[in-house]
Amino acid sequence: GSFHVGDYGTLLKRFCEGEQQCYLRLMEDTLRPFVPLYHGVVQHGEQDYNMMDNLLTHFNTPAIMDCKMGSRTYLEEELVTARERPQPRNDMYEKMVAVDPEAPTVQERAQQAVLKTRYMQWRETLSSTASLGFRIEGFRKANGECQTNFKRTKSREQVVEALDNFVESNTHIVVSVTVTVLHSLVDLFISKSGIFPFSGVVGSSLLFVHDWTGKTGVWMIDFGKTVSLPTHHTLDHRTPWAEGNREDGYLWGLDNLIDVLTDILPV
Ligand code: 4IP
Ligand code: MN
Repeated sequence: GSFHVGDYGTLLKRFCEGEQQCYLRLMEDTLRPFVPLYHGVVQHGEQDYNMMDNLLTHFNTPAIMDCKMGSRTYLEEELVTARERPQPRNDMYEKMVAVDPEAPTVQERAQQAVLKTRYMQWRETLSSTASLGFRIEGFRKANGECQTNFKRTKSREQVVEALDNFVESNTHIVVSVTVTVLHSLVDLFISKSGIFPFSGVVGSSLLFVHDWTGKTGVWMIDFGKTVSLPTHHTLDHRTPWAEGNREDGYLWGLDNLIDVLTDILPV
C-alpha cells in the first residue's frame, strides 16, 4: 500500500517529491496549523516515505471523512501529455464500465481503454466535483462502517444526505464547529498564506475527523498535485477553469461546502 502507520504517532506516505516540496513550504506558512506536521523522509524496505503526523492519534475511535477539493482533479500538464503522447489505460476503462457500462465511446470500447484525463473528467461530472467544486471520496464512522460508494453522489441533496449520515446524531456540535473552522481557514489562514495564491491545488483533500468526546478537526491533506505557478502568476481559486488559466476551483468548492454544511445545521 502507499501508507504505513509509523512510530510515535506518525504516518508514512509513499514518497512523492512534489508533495515533499509542498510540505516543506507549508511548515513555514500560515497554513501550518491546517496540515499534518512534516517530519522528513524515511526509508522502509526499498521504498522512501514522507513522514508526517498521524492526525488520528489524539482521537478516541474517530469518524473520518475525505472530501476531494476543487473543480479539476488533473493537471493541465496531463492534458498536454494526453494530446502529445496519448496513453489509453485499460485499468481506467475497467473502472469506468464498472460504474457505468454505457460511459465509454465506441472508440474507447474498441480499445478497451480510456485516457486518464478523460476518466478524470468523467469522474468530475458524474460526482459533485464539476457542479459544486468538491466531492465526498469516502468516510468511516466510529462503529467501523465504511462508505466509499460516492462516485455518483452529485446533487446537493445527495451530498447533504451523505454528510448527515457521516455526522449522525452529533450533527449540531460537529457541524457548527466544522463550519466555524472552515470559515477561519478561508478568512484567516488561506487569505494570509504565502503559498496558496501561488499554487495550483489539485487533487487535494480536506480530512474531517470527530469522535464521541466531541473533539473535532479539519486538515488539508494530499499535496502530490499541488504545484507552484510560474513567477507572477496567481490564482483566486474561484474563477472557472479554462485551459491555460490554471484555476482549480478550490475556494469555490470550499465556499459551496461551507454553504451545504450550514444548511444541515438545525435551525
Ligand atoms: C484515481 O481514480 C484517483 O483520481 C487518484 O487520485 C489518481 O491518482 C488515480 O490516477 C486515479 O486512478 P479513482 O479515485 O476513480 O480510483 P488520488 O490519489 O487523489 O486518490 P493521482 O496520481 O492522479 O493523484 P492514477 O494515474 O494513479 O491511476
Ligand atoms: Mn485524496
